[in-house]
Amino acid sequence: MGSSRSLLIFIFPFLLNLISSTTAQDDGICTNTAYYCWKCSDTGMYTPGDMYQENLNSLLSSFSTNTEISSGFYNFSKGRDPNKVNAIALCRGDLSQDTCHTCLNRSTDILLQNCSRQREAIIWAEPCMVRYSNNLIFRIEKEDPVKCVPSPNPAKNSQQFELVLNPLLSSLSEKAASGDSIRKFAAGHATVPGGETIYALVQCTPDINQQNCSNCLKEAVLDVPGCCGGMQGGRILKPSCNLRYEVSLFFESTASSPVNIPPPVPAAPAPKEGMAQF
Ligand SMILES: *[C@@H]1O[C@H](CO)[C@@H](O)[C@H](O)[C@H]1NC(C)=O
Ligand SMILES: *[C@@H]1O[C@H](CO)[C@@H](O)[C@H](O)[C@H]1NC(C)=O
Ligand SMILES: *[C@@H]1O[C@H](CO)[C@@H](O)[C@H](O)[C@H]1NC(C)=O
Ligand SMILES: CC(=O)N[C@H]1CO[C@H](CO)[C@@H](O)[C@@H]1O
Repeated sequence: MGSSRSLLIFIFPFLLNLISSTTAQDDGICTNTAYYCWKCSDTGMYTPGDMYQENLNSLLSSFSTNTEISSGFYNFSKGRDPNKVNAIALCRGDLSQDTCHTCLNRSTDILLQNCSRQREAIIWAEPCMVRYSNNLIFRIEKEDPVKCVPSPNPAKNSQQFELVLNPLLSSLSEKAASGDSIRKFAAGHATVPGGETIYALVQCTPDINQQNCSNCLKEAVLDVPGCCGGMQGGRILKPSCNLRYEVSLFFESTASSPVNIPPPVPAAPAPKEGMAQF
């Protein structure tokens, strides 16, 4: 009896977290480890064998075979209305062309199989993203669908963690937004005093402007507490931008630079060791 009550007290914060993360706007299906997540839109269908499918297949396979683009950003159209397909692919800014192509090839195959009739769909893989539509998508900021993927382990001290995470993400967002029209990407790390080092990466599709990128990332950062509050990592995935942070290095170390976090205003004295914190 007593032990089940203390168990409940112990798991209660985690239950709350679970509830808040399921009430946050969140769409899409993921594979087991969320290496791939995707969403098929219901804006219209094509028929197997029709012109739209032909355009779509040839457009998507042109990404992973293109050797002219080295930035990891692809924005192409194929065909004429009403069968015109627009597509965007974006690889993580730290990846080589080979790794990028491998990801685009695999992601595209999964997308074509799992959204086999939809005229519009998106897939986020850990290293890349692919989306297509019969509607205009270039230079337009799009924030939905959104997929949120929390990492499984809780932060050692979630208050301290957030005091570093928030300025880290804001600083990287500003840096990414100020990028040019072929690259809007930033990655870096900062250490929680007496705790974890947080590695973070933020990125926009570079076709959107600075204002739109900054806006998209701001919204993504606002989604973090509902998605992944209290956790050591998470991903917020949108069509126009995405962010990820973890306490281990998950991107090429050469892409990372230390980010200075202004020291927080001194808080109330920390509670004594061993005191309950509920
Ligand atoms: C992916 O690569 C395989 C093997 O090279 C190829 O058969 C397939 O058509 C490619 N898929 C796409 C969508 O490019
Ligand atoms: C693709 O993106 C590049 C760089 O952002 C831009 O110059 C070009 O106009 C875009 N193409 C289309 C079809 O929007
Ligand atoms: C994108 O930025 C332009 C100004 O540069 C603004 O007019 C537009 O509303 C923004 N789009 C979104 C979706 O915020
Ligand atoms: C949910 C679903 O339909 N998943 C399928 C997506 O496509 C892969 C093949 O690439 C299948 O193995 C999955 O079952």
